[in-house]
Amino acid sequence: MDVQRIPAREGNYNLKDYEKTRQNFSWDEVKKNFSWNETGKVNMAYEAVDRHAADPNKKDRVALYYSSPDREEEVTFGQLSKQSNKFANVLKKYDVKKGDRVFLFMQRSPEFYNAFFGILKLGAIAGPLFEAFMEQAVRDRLQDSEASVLITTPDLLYRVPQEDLPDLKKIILVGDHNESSDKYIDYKKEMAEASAELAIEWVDLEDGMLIHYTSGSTGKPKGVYHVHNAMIQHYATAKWVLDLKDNDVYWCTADPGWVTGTSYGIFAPWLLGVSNVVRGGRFTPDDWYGTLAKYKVTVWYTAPTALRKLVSAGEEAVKRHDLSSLRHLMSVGEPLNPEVVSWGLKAFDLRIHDTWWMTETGAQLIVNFPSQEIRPGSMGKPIPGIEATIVDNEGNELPPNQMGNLAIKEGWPAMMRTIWNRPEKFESYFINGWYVSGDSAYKDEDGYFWFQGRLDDVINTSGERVGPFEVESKLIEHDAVAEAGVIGKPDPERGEIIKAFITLNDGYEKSDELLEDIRQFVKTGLAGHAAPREMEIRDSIPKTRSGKIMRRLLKSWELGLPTGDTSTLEE
Ligand code: 6R9
Repeated sequence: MDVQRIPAREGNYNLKDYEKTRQNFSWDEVKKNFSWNETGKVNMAYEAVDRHAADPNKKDRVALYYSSPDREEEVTFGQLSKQSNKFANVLKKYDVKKGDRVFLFMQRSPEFYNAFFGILKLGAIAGPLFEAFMEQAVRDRLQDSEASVLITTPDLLYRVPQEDLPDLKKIILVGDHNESSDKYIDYKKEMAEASAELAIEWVDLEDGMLIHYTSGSTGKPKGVYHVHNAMIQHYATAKWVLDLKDNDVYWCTADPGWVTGTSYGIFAPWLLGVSNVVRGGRFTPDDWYGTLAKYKVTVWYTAPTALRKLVSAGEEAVKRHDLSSLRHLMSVGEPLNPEVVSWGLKAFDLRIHDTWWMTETGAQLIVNFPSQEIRPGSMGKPIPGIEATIVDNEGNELPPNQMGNLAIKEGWPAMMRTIWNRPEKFESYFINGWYVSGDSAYKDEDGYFWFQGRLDDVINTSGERVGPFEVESKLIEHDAVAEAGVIGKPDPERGEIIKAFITLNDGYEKSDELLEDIRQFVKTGLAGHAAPREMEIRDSIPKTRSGKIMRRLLKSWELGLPTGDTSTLEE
């Protein structure tokens, strides 16, 4: 595909004069949108829920449109405020205090959101886990955080190794069960008895709010610690990047076990009092299009892995649904293949806006704004208030077009404040005042950032540095290829050779001719040195629950090495 540029469209917030907006920008201006700026009374749960419940115009607005294959429910801001008050009172009864860690291990459901905000209302720290975690993953996280309370469902209880969790005092069970020990608290019973009145705990902006565990390439998962202050950036990006307006219906497909599912699946829309769609259950294209149509979703935030599946399902699937309400699309989690961007233009007549950020950054940093030109394959530009650059290993800035380590000037509102129990790990992210991301990227002359890969994924073949992403993007442009994962395989002659793992679209059979055709396609379409020397067809490509291709795992398999931490691997 040519490096086409997709012209700016109208956005809610006009950032066409990007440089000027940056120069005039101050986070203090954003703070003026919060009542605490005058009252000094801070709590994320107040700003995201109670404030709207107290507003006669918003109290009865639907906060949550929940649906799963077997349940549908609508919850207003007024109801969410009361239910989370009740839940806070339940926790209080069992002695939960400010700063305590309370973890959630359950599928998305209205109860999840009641519990989540109930935790925040006491100033306790929430730790959401993917419901699909197995015992080891649950053990690592609850042990490290020394969580005292867990909220879960009876069917998941067998994956909670209680004998290894001495700090865990209570388990709140959502759903019918036969447990009788007084360690267990029955959600339904307690909620029925709890008062809906609560004196919310006012906290400091720097007080803890959330811990998200994220896996590194080696070692145990890290507990990334976030504070209430993050709301400043969630609010700002909800306006500029999510482009939310008062009457929008917003859907972020991410699970709250992943940072996208909290920062943008909970906080950002609700800080603006916008109706939020939550869909539980597994992904199918028709189901997802059906959800967009049913709730007349206007703004949609999803991930490349899902978008690639939609591309595979074809344009016919799009046409079966009325998606005319959609006006703004975004993507996060992995590089957004240019192929997918052009498909989006065709299929939806909408631009897909890539956004870049990390669990550690807490909120979006580099993005494509509605009111800016998109260069497909680029993550876009830093939001106002964020300074980004490319540094070498010593933390020196590199000139445009040179590949290096993507770095951010430290000190933005949503930045993690530490790694739980591992302050030295936290310190190791910073050099010369820069937060160093571990992503390799370059910046072009016009200030657009281009992602190349995780630094540990970049391939060096015969002295040429090749980002796995560009090879994967070219591979999936081929009609036969559904998904691709590309790694460097050690080679005595070339240092590394490129090995591609691919899955085929329906209707394609494995053959040597087909593989050679795909190889030639990359060779002529990208570069000779970027064409995979080895290719393997698989039934699936290993991915994390947030949809990231686990190149590290492909590599371990290929080389017969230990696979390290795989707790976030999707089944
Ligand atoms: C929000 C989130 C962070 C890593 C990050 C990078 C990759 C995220 C991306 C992207 C290319 C994008 N990543 N967004 N790569 N383009 N738009 O994903 O957090 O799960 O911590 O992952 O994801 O490698 O370093 P997290």
